[in-house]
Amino acid sequence: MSRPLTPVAVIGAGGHAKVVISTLRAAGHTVGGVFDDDPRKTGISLLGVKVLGLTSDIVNTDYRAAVIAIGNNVTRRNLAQRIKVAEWITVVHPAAWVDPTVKLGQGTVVFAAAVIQPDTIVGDHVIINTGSTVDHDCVVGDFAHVAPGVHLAGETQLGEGALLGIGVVVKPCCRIGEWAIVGAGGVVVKDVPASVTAVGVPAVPRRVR
Ligand code: JB3
Repeated sequence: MSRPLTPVAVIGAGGHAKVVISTLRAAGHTVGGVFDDDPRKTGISLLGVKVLGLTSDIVNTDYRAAVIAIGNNVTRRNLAQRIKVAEWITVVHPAAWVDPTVKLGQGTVVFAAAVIQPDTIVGDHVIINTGSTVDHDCVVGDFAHVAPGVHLAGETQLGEGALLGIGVVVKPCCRIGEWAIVGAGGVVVKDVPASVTAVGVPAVPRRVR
């Protein structure tokens, strides 16, 4: 994991940003400032870090390293495509376990008490949230969000932008399609197609978006 020379810029000034700031600090980074596209937030502080302006203002600063700290997967993708920074920081909380064989993409965050087991591949700008577990030989696509307390069994696959709500569990070898959603507490025992929202125990398709 790279250690930027300059302080890290955090994009987004909500609840998720607080956890990202906490994780960056725990991992030894310095957080320099926050940028948020709600102008009402400019000037407030988040865990003692000032909101310096809108995202577009970043180009007028000397920040080279940043993290997109917004929970919405579509927003994170749009921002990652729109904003050019020298380095998207990947950060792992020291209280998480990530096996050395795991590959983590740029801008991905792994929060406290998360576990990622051997030979799993995690894409860019992914959220592996508090206390979630991703077991061996999984694939997690770019911009996906594994919410707190989610448990992925071995060899499961999560497509780009997929969202697993809090407490979801996924049976071994299941595949969850791109931009699919599994509602909180869902139990996935068979594949969830792309762009489908599935809920319940077992999780069944609720609607296609
Ligand atoms: O459930 C947990 C543990 N965390 C949730 C997280 C994953 O997602 C959390 O409880 C929230 O549901 C959500 O956190 P987030 O993304 O911080 O949500 P919110 O508190 O609504 O803050 C979003 C922030 O992003 C707001 O300050 C918005 O103004 C800002 N925002 C939205 N769109 C944006 C954009 N900021 C920038 N820079 N650019 C945007 O396009």
